[in-house]
Amino acid sequence: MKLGIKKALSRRALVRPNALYYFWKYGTNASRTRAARTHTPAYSDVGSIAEEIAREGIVSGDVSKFLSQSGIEQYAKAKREILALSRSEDVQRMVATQNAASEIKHNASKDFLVHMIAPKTVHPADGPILKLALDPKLLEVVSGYLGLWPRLYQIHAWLNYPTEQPPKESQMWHRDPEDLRVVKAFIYLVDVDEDTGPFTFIPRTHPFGEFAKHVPRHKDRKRVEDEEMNPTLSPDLHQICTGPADTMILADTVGYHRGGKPKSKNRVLLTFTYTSAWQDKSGPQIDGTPTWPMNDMQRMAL
Ligand SMILES: O=C(O)CCC(=O)C(=O)O
Repeated sequence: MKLGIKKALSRRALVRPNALYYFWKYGTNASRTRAARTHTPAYSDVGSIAEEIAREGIVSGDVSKFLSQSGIEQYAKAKREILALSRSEDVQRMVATQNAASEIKHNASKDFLVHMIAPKTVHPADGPILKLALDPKLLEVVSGYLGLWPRLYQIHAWLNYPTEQPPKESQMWHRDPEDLRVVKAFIYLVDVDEDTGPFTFIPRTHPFGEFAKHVPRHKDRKRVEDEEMNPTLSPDLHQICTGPADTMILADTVGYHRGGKPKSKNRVLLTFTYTSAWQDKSGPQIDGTPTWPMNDMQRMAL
């Protein structure tokens, strides 16, 4: 499908299955859909976790709920690596001078965070971060929700720091445009309270969710102000995802959400984005070929 059409369709949540959805599922993603239909999950709670995402658009808990045993081990290594990076002189200097955007050009308008891992980062093929992103249980959960074997589209790690500016970019309400259905996994590597800029989601605004049809009127094409959002989707509905370090949130971020605006503490977060084959931009850059044993779902995710 042409990019222009995809762009026009982005920033909306499907309210019910329609011709576009069936084309997405059985056309673009035929082999992924077939693979999911014949796959029996190896982990007994995958179905109930996926059902919660289907109903609420979001699920959260300790990382151990979503990972295989080996994934938990990879997580410990990945966490150590990223926390060490967050304490490095380079990153601390960017935070102190608040000039992350000028030094890390990935997204210059997001001058409230340091991109410690960005799409241009090259990942070792046998490193813990890639193994974690391709964890077999995590992929089964994502597949169970999407109804197809997913593609790992992006890996990011951010350090969000407090700024004096008003909320901007992803700190404002928005829907993600990467696909008709998307799953983002957010993992907090430090404790996140109201002062640390928690991820906030409006449950049931995701595709096919109960509130998917409620669309606030907004001036900006992408971002929605609180005053525009509140009359349509009341603040009572907000799920403010505070939680201790090692909390993982899985959300279909086509549902309305906004990101961390720390008030007084830095937030360190690792995030993976899973899409279908509809998203055809290149995925994470990998150095070499993985030598660890991968199953078919993991291979298809890369
Ligand atoms: O920073 C966050 O908590 C979420 C960022 C966000 O909005 C996104 O990844 O789409």
